[in-house]
Amino acid sequence: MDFKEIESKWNKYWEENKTFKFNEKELGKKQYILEMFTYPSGSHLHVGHLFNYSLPDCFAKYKIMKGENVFQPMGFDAFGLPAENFALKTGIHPRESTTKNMEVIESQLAKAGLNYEWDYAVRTCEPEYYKWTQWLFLKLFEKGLAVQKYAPVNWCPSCNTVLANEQVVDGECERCGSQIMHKNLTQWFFKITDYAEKLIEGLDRIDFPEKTKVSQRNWIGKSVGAEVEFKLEKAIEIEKNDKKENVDKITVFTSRPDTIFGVTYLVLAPENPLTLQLTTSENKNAVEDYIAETIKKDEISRQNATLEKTGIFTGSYAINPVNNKKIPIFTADYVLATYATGAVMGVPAHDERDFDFAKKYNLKIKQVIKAESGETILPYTQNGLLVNSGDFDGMKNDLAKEKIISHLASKNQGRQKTNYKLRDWSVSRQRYWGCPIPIIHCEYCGTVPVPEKDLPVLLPNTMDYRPDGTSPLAKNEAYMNVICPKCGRPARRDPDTLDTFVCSSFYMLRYPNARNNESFLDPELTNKICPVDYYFGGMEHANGHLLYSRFITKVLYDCALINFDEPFKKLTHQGMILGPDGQKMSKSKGNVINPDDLIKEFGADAVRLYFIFGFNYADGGPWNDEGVRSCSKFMDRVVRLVEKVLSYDQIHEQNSLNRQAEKDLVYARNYAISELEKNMNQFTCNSAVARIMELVNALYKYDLQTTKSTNLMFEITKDLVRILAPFIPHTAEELWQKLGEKTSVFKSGFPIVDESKLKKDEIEIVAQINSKIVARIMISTSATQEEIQAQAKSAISEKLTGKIIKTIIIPNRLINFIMQ
Ligand code: ANZ
Ligand code: ZN
Repeated sequence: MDFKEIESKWNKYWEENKTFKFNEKELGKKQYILEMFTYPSGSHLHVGHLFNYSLPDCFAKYKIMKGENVFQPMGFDAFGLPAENFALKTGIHPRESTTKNMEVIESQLAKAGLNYEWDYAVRTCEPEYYKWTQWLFLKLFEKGLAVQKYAPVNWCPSCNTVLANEQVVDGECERCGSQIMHKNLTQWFFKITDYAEKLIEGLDRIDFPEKTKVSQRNWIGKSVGAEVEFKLEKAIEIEKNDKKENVDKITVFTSRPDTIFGVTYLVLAPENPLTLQLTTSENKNAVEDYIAETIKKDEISRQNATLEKTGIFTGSYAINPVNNKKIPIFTADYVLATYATGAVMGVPAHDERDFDFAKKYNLKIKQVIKAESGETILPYTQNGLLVNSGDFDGMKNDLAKEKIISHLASKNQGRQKTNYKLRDWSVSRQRYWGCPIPIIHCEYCGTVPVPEKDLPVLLPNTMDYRPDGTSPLAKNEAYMNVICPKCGRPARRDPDTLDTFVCSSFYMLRYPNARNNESFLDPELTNKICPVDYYFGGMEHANGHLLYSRFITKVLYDCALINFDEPFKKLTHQGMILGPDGQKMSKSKGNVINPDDLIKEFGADAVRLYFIFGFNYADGGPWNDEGVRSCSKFMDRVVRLVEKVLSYDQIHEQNSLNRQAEKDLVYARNYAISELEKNMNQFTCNSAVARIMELVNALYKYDLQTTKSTNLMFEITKDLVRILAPFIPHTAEELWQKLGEKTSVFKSGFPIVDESKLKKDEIEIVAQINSKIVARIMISTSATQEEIQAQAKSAISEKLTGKIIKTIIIPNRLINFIMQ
């Protein structure tokens, strides 16, 4: 078959007949199947994209054949650094290059037989879309969830922009690998921390891979403990907002309040403003030097357990509230300003970091947890009040924690406290190619949101977009100068653009309503089509996109705009396709596979079949050209089979010459379909293909055993073509037509399994003597133990010499005679 001709023929047919079209009127049977949308940074799809998309598309086509109303849209995550960097390299404006890339990719996808609902497509760089990105920003602003903060941020010196914590991997920029620096800047943040608890709680209600849930839980990092106040030995006076203020205590956060009797010192983060203020004059120079050195180190290496801890004594002391002991106050690198209160109580006997530190600076180590039982040694009386620091009995940690917290609370020196590692999401970017922030800064009115009727704030088209550390938009006077919507005076626009993860945080909610320019959501449609039933995408998005989308969905739910609070019901990650050498594909290694060449040589269906059959979707693996070739050969075998069936006598008379062959074929058909369905639903589609291959073998075998075509062979070959359709859609359509059908194979329904034919009358079992296999025999599946024994005995009678002392039967598997 000429696959080029077939492919264009059926692509055209599907397009014209809207074969895979989603029906908005039949929402009761909807299945929302979604892959993470494409990033049009390069001019082509690479092999990984096609792999990622092949299985979900195969699954979608399977669901369509099962009669489901499948919604499978696609779009483009079109703003962002890669598109801009590409534009910078080529000198072409990002809008121009991105638009072209999107067109190329769209046609590539269609050619590959990946059919999306392009009528609902979103392109995040189009005003039609980013109007709603801005609308969302304003919604968060209105709710107090978008705030400007002067805060330490990650700065990538080579991309010249701020990055979110989620975009920093091991201290390096996720995109370019440069070492991240820290800067203090005024930035917009989304208060995702307000949703920390809800984000943890929701995980129990969604079907995400366990490793992804663990990753999100760890990223959110819930820690239940206590805040404890340590009085300063001498109160100090500080200046705050031009006023003098008295400070007489340090508040620490601890997850182990039960160890408070083991505290031998306190540590403040070097960045904690109290550190310098507490430092006595004789220690001032040394502490100042120490702080200057330490804040240069990045937080990641400061948390590295294997690195030596450094610190310095401030000269001041505090008082332990439970035993009134005087303890020295240090500042040290291992305490971070950005977590909890930026102050820690040192318990060297029970915290490793504290132990290392105490050893180095010769601080006391006091054990308060019993080594054998792990119980807390606590002084307390019958009525639960702590009286002195003498050691009393052991107590379970949790109970001890409770006792200590209520004791501290009664003196108003402590309280239970839950902390989260999660930080607020920094969303401002000092780059050009992004969604403009819809905020106006007015000297008189402060921060003023752009009124909804003025949305979208358009990204100016022609301008100098090279990044230099300040926002490129800031240099565009025509853009920056605006009239304050509140007071009518001249004002300035916010010059930053939004992190592209804002654009992608809601696209799955926007698809159903993508063509509606009047409202963000259509309450009817959105609530009926969403949430996404099956979501597919990479594990690398676990703590970024997947957390952001969950957060935004929860915000919209709390605004009563939607009636569900999780965007994705089920999530599946795909593995990665590696180069033929087993290494990650990269231009520099010269191991990049270009799908276009392969599609040209073998056709889109063969490549698609290889993606589905050649890999376990969740694992990925190394590429092998041979794989495509053998998939192509398998397809030829199917084509030959269909041609054979068609060449036979067209009078499909029942061939009763070989009842057993018929039975075997019927069994093979039902077995293949029933196993295939199980595999499809677990996304082990590679095994599903293996079952189809077995059915092809069974058909060939049947053909050999019988003399001419029968109705049965014809019908089962038709079933074969139908179950192949989700895997090799173009070829299946063509074969379906050859078999005399007039409508699309995708409208033919999925073959139904006849469960009664799945029970075999006979089954092969192994006969053993003294656990050694001596024969394989066919046994009726309804045979009793006695019958099996009798049949086996007669089958191997000449080998049964001697006395049988025991017979072991494992039903449907084996019979073993133990001989003397
Ligand atoms: C005393 C103690 C004793 C601690 C002990 C631990 C074990 P998680 O569970 O991750 O929340 N800590 C608190 N604030 C810190 C900061 N800003 N920088 C560095 N470390 C900080 O960790 C909470 C524990 O981390 C707290 O409990 C505190 O040490 C430390 F046997 O207090 B702990
Ligand atoms: Zn104003």
